[in-house]
Amino acid sequence: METGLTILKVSFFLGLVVVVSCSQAPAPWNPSMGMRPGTCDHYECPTYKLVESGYGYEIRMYNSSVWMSTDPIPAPSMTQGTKTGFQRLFRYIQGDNKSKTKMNMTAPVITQITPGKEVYMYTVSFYIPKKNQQTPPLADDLHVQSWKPTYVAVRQIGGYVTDDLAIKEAVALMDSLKGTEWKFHIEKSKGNSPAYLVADYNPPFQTTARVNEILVPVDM
Ligand SMILES: *[C@@H]1O[C@H](CO)[C@@H](O)[C@H](O)[C@H]1NC(C)=O
Ligand SMILES: *[C@@H]1O[C@H](CO)[C@@H](O)[C@H](O)[C@H]1NC(C)=O
Ligand SMILES: CC(=O)N[C@H]1CO[C@H](CO)[C@@H](O)[C@@H]1O
Repeated sequence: METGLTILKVSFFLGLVVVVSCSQAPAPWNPSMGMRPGTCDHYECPTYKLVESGYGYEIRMYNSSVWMSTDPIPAPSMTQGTKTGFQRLFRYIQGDNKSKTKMNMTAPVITQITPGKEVYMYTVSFYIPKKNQQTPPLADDLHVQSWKPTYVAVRQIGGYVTDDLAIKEAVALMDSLKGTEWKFHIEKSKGNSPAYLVADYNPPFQTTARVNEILVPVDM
């Protein structure tokens, strides 16, 4: 994951939590959510090993994986940025690519947030199915990211993730890691405001039983 994640840095973001409104508190941790999202029964998902399941967090070891990513999309909100990126990636898997290759939908779709001059930028990524990973179909406006095997700290949340909620849940994730070796490793390599990603397991038009995850990579 290292190659991809060096460009995924949104480090200052967690620092912003003190200035955002408190209208949407992080959801209380629901231990029953700490399982492989049901979407992965129907769609191919990247494989991982559950390393540790703690109160409010999971540590996973993801296998190496290949992703197709949009360029950073300027948008007024993460919901909007993710929707725009998802629409492009959906055309991509329907064959809008240089080899006209069709692929099945996979999960999750991952959004990375980076600050821009006026608005935030959202890079949206699609997990390439295993059978296409050797030679992913290319497209002019998309780029391939190859992630090495990596440890990731994870917190699951339901519903739609707003920018505001994502920040709060990322902070809650870091709080839940207090005193663990994982937090030590995250802070050793990334400082107090690590990068994080938002993973959506459901398409934007699915309104119920939604599963999302906040991911913070851990360098071991
Ligand atoms: C990683 O991938 C290999 C090969 O596809 C597979 O055998 C192994 O079970 C995977 N590991 C995990 C943790 O999913
Ligand atoms: C999509 O998945 C189905 C069921 O696993 C498989 O039979 C089919 O070949 C896949 N289609 C593509 C385009 O990969
Ligand atoms: C963006 C991009 O490269 N799109 C291409 C995907 O494949 C179709 C079909 O070959 C091309 O027409 C597009 O230009």
